[in-house]
Amino acid sequence: MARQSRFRACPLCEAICGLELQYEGEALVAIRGDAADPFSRGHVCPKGNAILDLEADPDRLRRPMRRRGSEWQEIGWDEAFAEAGERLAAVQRDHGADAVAAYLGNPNIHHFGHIAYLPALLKSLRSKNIYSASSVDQWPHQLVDWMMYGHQFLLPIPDVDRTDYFLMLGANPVASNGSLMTAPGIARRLEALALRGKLVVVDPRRTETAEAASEHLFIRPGSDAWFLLALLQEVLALGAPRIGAYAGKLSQLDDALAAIAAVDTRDVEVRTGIARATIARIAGEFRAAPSAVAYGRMGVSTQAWGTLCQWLIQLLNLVTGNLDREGGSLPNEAAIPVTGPGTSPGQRDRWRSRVRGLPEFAGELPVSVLAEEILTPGEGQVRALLTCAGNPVLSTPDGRGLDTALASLDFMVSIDIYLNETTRHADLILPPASPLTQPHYDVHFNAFAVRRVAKLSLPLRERADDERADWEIINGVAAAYAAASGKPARDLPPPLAMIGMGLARGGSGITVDQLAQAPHGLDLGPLRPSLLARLETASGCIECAPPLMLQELQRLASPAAADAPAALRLIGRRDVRSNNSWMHNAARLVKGKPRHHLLVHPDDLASRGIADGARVRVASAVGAIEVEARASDAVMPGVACLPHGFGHDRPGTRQARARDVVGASYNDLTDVSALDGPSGNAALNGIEVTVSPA
Ligand SMILES: Nc1nc2c(c(=O)[nH]1)N[C@H]1C(S)=C(S)[C@@H](COP(=O)(O)OP(=O)(O)OC[C@H]3O[C@@H](n4cnc5c(=O)[nH]c(N)nc54)[C@H](O)[C@@H]3O)O[C@H]1N2
Ligand SMILES: Nc1nc2c(c(=O)[nH]1)N[C@H]1C(S)=C(S)[C@@H](COP(=O)(O)OP(=O)(O)OC[C@H]3O[C@@H](n4cnc5c(=O)[nH]c(N)nc54)[C@H](O)[C@@H]3O)O[C@H]1N2
Ligand code: SF4
Ligand SMILES: [Mo]
Repeated sequence: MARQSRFRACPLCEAICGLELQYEGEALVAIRGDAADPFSRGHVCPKGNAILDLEADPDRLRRPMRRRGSEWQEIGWDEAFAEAGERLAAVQRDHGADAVAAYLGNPNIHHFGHIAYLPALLKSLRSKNIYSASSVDQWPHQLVDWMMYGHQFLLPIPDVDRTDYFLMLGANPVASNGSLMTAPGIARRLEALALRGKLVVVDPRRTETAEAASEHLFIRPGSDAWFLLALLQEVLALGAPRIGAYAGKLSQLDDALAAIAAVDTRDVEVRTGIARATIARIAGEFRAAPSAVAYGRMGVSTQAWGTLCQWLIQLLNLVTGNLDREGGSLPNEAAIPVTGPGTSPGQRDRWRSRVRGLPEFAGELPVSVLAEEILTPGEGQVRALLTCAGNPVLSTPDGRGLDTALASLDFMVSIDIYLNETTRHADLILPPASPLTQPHYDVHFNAFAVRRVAKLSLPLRERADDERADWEIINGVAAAYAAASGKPARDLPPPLAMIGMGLARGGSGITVDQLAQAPHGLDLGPLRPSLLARLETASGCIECAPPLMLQELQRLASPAAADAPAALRLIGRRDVRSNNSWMHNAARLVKGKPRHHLLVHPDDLASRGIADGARVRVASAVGAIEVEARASDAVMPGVACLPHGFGHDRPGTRQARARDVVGASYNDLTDVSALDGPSGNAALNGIEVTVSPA
């Protein structure tokens, strides 16, 4: 049978690669990178190919499921919507609005049917208990953007294709494919950069990205703020800040620089492991480069000083004249805007969590408080939960604790395609149809891309009668909840209409029809300076010295507590064949050697009497797991490195292959009280653990 190619954007990660999906009749038979996509130019990673496995996976849920005890039965969609709506409304009737919580996971942001439809449903719940994967990920970025530029998504992006000097902290895009820097085929882009200029990677592990870099610096986990402070001091010692381009647009830069100058960084080498002379050299190179950009991602965001690090990174780009400049860091002007009129700039501390009193950010509470909000009795206790495309039992701090808490809920409904570690606690699972059956526009990742691009993905096949799109499920639950709670119903129009409304709001002139005619996507050119013209702060200026950041500097300056002598600092690791916790049921991704072992420096293994390949017990203040340890001089002495998202051996799940993969969950070790203070983002990296023979 003749093969026919259909095209769409990959829905799996921030790189939004164009895919060419080959069909024989209605059967999907092969997937390749779309060579005609002007942005991804044929790039595809093993996960893109594993869509073949996802589509054919017998464990994937296809119809609504209702649990009675430990038994699951399939039910009809209308019955499922009605039950979800009634039970959520009933819990709120009996216990108040805050008794219903919601948790939204990472894939939400990859599905137009979630991102555009969930806000209305969540708003109608009127609960303070809204949570998402953002608070185990990029909250520090959003908070800094909101404080300095006035909007949580006014996010300067590294101009990777044009910069001459890239200082990268706590990111491994060669494995993760780029993040808050949508750059499909990043390896190729970094290779070109290393030939043209210089790529310096700062990471406690010599990662795949570090291997491709011009220079790699080991840094002690959690100490980046010290490195950045010393670096800024060295940069400023070389001459006045280059701020001519920002004249009249800077508020309180002198205050910020004075506070930074006042920090005593003489012991920076002890704290970071990086020599002062090296920092001075990097400062000179950064300042002298025709263009330069500093960028920090997961490794510097999900640690105790995440927001401080992100602020210092913005200031470094600013004082060297590289902010809002080609070759530096500058925001994208997206065809569907994520900033400006009709978007939510972000707010902080409009309410606090009931038990621990942590401030809200952007309408959400930190997910680190979810378990205690479920378990602590009293008015406002969470008794019901809606999860949508999330697996917080494996992906948020003290997953075991949350696992226990979920078992105590009165009602839980999950919009998800698998019966996994989290959804096994649900009373009802509502599984959406394949993304390949739904239109899609990647609102956020077009907006965080390193070029101005726009792409609409149209359905590649029809939905069967008993399949529902994500947006239909969310609309269905919203309508049933409105009916049961007596609130007004708001049935949102189908995705193409919503995408058209978004494009119209952007005013670029691009239409749905035009995008529909361009299945490989539109390239609208490189990034252009636009930040200064788009500031949304009350002053109309860049707020250089947010009070929260000056307070953090004070807190940082207090003497550091010494590590326990036997402790190692645990950091994460992403592999090109993983996707957080949820693609381990795909044969293509899990075949071959296991990828969930602990990496430890050979000296640290030897001093503990542990052989390479032995099983070890890894213990933190919160819990303990057993894993295989491997010696590796790619990790710094004093550091242990483990991927997250494993630990699929819990009872009651339905993911046969993932169950065989087993591994153990990093987040059985992480601590709900380890947070980045200003944002409440989880500090997942840099936690103290002991490693001993099992
Ligand atoms: N220790 C440690 N923990 C981490 C991290 C780390 O680096 N270290 N990283 C953190 C980060 S950056 C993130 S973003 C979070 C992720 O945290 P989560 O989003 O909670 O976890 P995921 O593993 O992405 O779970 C995705 C869920 O979505 C479901 N799903 C997949 N496709 C679809 C779909 O099309 N529709 C629906 N409805 N459901 C779908 C999957 O079955 C799965 O249940 O984890 C965080 N946790
Ligand atoms: N293959 C694959 N790709 C993914 C994902 C996946 O699970 N698998 N997840 C997706 C998601 S949700 C996200 S958010 C992105 C994340 O994208 P990235 O931020 O690039 O993710 P990581 O690979 O976790 O890189 C974090 C790096 O920080 C380092 N690190 C840890 N602690 C510290 C520290 O204290 N200081 C410094 N300087 N570095 C530190 C780690 O060694 C690691 O190399 O990736 C996305 N892409
Ligand atoms: S890099 Fe990301 S977007 Fe590209 S094919 Fe892989 S998973 Fe899909
Ligand atoms: Mo993430």
